[in-house]
Amino acid sequence: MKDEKIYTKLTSSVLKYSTDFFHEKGFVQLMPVILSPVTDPLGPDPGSSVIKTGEVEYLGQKLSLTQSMILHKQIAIRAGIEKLFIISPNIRLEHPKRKKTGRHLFEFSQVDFEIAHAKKEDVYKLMEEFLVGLVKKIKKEHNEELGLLDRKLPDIKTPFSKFTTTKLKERYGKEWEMSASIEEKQPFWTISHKREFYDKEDPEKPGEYLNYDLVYPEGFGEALSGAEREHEFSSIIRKIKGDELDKTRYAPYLELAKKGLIPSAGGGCGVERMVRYLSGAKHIGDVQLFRRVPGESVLV
Ligand code: ASN
Repeated sequence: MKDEKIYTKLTSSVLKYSTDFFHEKGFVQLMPVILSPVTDPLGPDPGSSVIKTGEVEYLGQKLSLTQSMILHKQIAIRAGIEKLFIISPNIRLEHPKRKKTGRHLFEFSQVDFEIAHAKKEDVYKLMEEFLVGLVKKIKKEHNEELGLLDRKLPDIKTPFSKFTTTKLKERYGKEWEMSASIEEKQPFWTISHKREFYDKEDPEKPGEYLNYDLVYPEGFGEALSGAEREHEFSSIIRKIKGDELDKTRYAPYLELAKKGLIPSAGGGCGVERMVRYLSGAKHIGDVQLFRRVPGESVLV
């Protein structure tokens, strides 16, 4: 079997597993949004290398290509959809230097979810169960394909370890995420990073954040990022100002936030990154039938 056929079959299984998992837990599946006046700013973040936000001018309106559906997730929670998920395509126009990382794409999809009134511990539990089940299913149903790829996928044990970003920086320096990913034998959580305005700052400990990333072992890097959310208008506006973002770009979201958002927590798990981890692919572009690697020209 050709590798591209194997990766495509694995991707299909990952999509089915993710859809079934969230439906079985009572989540409502939303359709993805592709164009909107508001999207995730993806920063300011020293780790981000998006060179610009994709935009389309349509009938006098400036619409952005979705970088993530985080703001729409908060709006959907506000509309009373208490547990939701989306298989969400994202466009992130990354700097061409990201070609070399092996884990960046400028077009990818994430399994994006959000839960009203949830706390970070609820997300740890849910997504640990998700990943354990996924690895079990792939090993059971794709033993032959994993063999053809020479991939020995380790079993996963929960609960995963948790490390603060500060601790990992002390231990590993600037490249802490990759170094820890290479070092660790099991997936692990990194917690409390200063990130986008919508991730909640700990009200009891300012300067600490109620957010988390899940990181794969064996050097495969980040699997998921998420957080408990800022839902109070005053905190949101203070943080948008602090991040020097143009608040007029968030006007429709801010209008709703002023009327009141509902506390929630959630995250997003990259589909192609799941397939790369499961299959052991060297470069994430290899798992896409239609490659979207920054710095490479697009064939089809
Ligand atoms: N999906 C992520 C979240 O829920 C946001 C992102 O992808 N930037 O926090």
